[in-house]
Amino acid sequence: MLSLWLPENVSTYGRDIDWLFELIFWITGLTFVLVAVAFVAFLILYRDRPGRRARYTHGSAPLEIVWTVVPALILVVLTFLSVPAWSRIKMTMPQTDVVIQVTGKQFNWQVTYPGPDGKFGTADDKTFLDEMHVPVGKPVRVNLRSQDVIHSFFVPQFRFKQDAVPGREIPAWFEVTKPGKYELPCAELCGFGHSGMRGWIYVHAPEDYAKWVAENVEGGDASPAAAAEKKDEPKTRGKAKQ
Ligand SMILES: [Cu+2]
Repeated sequence: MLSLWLPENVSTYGRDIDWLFELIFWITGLTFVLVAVAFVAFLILYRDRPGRRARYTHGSAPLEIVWTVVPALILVVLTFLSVPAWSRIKMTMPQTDVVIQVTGKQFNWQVTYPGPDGKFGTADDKTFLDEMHVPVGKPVRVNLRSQDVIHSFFVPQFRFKQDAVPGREIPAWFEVTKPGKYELPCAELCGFGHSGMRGWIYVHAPEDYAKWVAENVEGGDASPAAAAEKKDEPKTRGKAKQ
């Protein structure tokens, strides 16, 4: 039912996330309604009336134990229910040959492909600005870094969100089930330009992706550093020149 409000799920593990999201939503939503109804009922039932005197009470120990223990138990149960999804998503890394390094900086995403040699940190790396290309139906590994402050790599349709933390390289992965163009906003307030920090992820059919890689990563000798530095050039930025 919540799926009407959530962005379309195009991730292989999206259902696992949505299921947990929905479970937590209903538990907290129901609790909210019960508390709000009780609150309003008490306001009306115990309002000031002629002849009614206030009464001092020390509270009820059994009641306090109940409303402490029940939420604690719910949290423990939720933890165990979350284990299968989180261990699959965060603690395993599927084999893949699509490995991309993404570095957040104020206020862009630098997306680096290893180039023909398959290694990062060499002269043939290709870096694009706020533009990422990945194949559909294949696990994509993202090595997430930050150049300055904490950023957050967020793609709602992929059900993927991971902070980029300075000084660390955090590996994460997703697998997309539907080609398209998806927004990649930064989801961590990172400075005055935060609201404008966003990129686009282009998800291609395998043959289109291979073509894009051949043309933009392996072919030509675009100067990736130059492309990365042209941050004020709006539409053509990130496009590697032949
Ligand atoms: Cu940011």
